[in-house]
Amino acid sequence: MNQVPTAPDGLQAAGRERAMRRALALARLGPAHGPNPRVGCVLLDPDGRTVAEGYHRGAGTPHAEAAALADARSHGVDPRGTTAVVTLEPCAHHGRTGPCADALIEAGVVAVHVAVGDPNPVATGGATRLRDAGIPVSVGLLADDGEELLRPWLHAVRTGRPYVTLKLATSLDGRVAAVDGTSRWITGPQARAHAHTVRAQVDAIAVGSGTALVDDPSLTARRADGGLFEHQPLRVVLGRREVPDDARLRGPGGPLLQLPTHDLDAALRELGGREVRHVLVEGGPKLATALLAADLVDELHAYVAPVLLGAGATAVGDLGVTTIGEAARFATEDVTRLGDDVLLVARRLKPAEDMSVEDRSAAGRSAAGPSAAVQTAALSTQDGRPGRRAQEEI
Ligand code: AOF
Ligand code: ZN
Repeated sequence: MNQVPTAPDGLQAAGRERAMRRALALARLGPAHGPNPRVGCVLLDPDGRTVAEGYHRGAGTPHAEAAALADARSHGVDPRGTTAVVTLEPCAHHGRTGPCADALIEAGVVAVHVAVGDPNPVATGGATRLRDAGIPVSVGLLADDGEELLRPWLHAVRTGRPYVTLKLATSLDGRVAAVDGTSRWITGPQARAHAHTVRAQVDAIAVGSGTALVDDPSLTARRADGGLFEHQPLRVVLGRREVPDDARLRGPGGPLLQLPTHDLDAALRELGGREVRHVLVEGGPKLATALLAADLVDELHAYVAPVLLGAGATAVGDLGVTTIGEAARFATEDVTRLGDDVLLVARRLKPAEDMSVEDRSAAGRSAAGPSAAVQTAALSTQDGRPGRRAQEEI
């Protein structure tokens, strides 16, 4: 008979994995926006049965582990002897709430399984504290799923800059306006409604000051009936041109922040300092081009309409790319049909993924050794991405 290996905490691998999938699903119930990560936690009894669950509901509310312990007690279950399965390493700090590592130790939990280690310098250290108390901790169970769930938050905490999603709404030939400047509406109502649901999930929306002036956008997150979503992102205008007193940006919606700078890296760090984890950039072409040229875009949302304009402004201008090997490449995450339009969600490739083996050979570089782009990245940026140009004008 085949014996399934048993972990030191008495749980079989399949049971732990199932519990982690549940913890990830719980985490997704929390808000996507806000300064805090989405975290889920499941408590298992020695037979692998779930006895309590919890997830984090937003900054200032109990962390997932505390919520799971409270859930156990509210059902008259003593958490002593249980195993905690949690999507993020338990915190070790007194922040908006108490340290979860201590709460788990005091509760008598016997083992902890974590998907992703906590990169937050003020909160990290929970695994060490638990181990010092004699509680075994494993880190890395379903780590890829955990990383995917927390992608914007992890990026922001690791780099000090928010995760940047660039939205483009274009004709099939990549244009955002006809020759006479008319642009409403290239994409249809379903694409626009989708874009509003994305706005309701981010911390901030940014536009260049030229776009703020010319388009007079409101940058609110609106439901199909025109009503405002409960969460309204911070509205950010990048650049030096004044936002007029009667601009829609000053009307109902999230607070308005103008950053009168052309240094995009500094502007993003300023937002990072304000705990903005995810910013959606909505225009115009100058800002999009500058961000792409500076390699500061992490994700693309390209809403493409089956419309051809043949002439007129394009969504993205000159990126300084002169040969195909220098193209700003993204990896497709998802494709969705929205009425007549298509939404392509694509993610920036990490330097190591940046070039296929064939591309490297074609460019005359060794497929085995690091490419010039990778070497530059290691030297030029803190988070290891190739910097094309250090500063860009908006
Ligand atoms: C959460 N929810 O379930 C867990 C977190 O702002 P504070 O004081 O509540 O602490 C936030 C930090 O705590 C967060 O950055 C992360 O490092 C850690 N764990 N945070 O909001 C949770 N487990
Ligand atoms: Zn905590």
